[in-house]
Amino acid sequence: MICGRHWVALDRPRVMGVLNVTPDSFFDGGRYADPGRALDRARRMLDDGAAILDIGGESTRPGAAPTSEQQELDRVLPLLEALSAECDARGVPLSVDTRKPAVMRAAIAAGASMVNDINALRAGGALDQVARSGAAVCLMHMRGEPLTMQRNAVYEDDVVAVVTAFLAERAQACERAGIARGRIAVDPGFGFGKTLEHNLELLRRLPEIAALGYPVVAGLSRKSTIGALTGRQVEDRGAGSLAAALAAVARGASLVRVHDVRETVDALNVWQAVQTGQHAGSAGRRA
Ligand code: HH2
Repeated sequence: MICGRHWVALDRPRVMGVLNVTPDSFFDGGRYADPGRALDRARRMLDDGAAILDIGGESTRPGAAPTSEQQELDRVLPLLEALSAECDARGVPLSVDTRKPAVMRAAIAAGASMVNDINALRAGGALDQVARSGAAVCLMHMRGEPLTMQRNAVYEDDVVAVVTAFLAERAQACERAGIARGRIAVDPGFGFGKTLEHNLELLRRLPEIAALGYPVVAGLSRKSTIGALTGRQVEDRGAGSLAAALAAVARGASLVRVHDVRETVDALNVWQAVQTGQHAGSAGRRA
């Protein structure tokens, strides 16, 4: 996949490491407010084999209130600037998790080469910001807005058909705006205006979304779906999240967006070796 000046080989499933510099993200909120800690965490994820680092400055968990543009800029830009040269040297693209065009523009200028948008570039000017840069985009499906989305998680039609049609339409809009196909990934948006049943159905039928022909990103890490299936609190959802990541790659996901990079890279290395009969022995860190 083309991410600006970077190329992410998706010949095998890869890990996108999540780093939220927010006070209120559902798992890592408040942990990385200190710039030094955020930087350490990012470096750890690079060492552990993340193929992309996804930096977020706004929590979009169910019930989250929107963050102002300035707040989001103040949170993500210093980290992107601090990491840009290091990530370039390691060949790992930085992604910015935002739905605001002004944040996209500033983040790209600060070194991001991917935009991960839970709103699938629907905000006015967003398509243009990505199109005029060389950045990649992850288009995610969301029903409603984070503040209220779990109140109206109703689909008149088959949820998989609705999500697939939405992602196809948004990918076509990107291509029409001049974003090359090789820069586009799609994501069903687990937990974004969806019940447990919807999330399971989307995961089970992920091959239908993969059939669109764009790399699929799957983000289930530590989400309430894992909590509902295991009865565990967010801190104890690591094992359940690994199972979900494997279930996703087994159904065609090319990238898994996770908080636990090291464990997921290990799981994918084992899975990949079983799938292909090939492995990199003790040197095989990167997934
Ligand atoms: N999930 C979250 C945020 N961004 N982006 C994509 N592409 N896919 C996802 O599933 C996804 C996403 C929510 O998780 P997190 O960032 O950990 O929490 P918060 O929104 O509370 O910061």
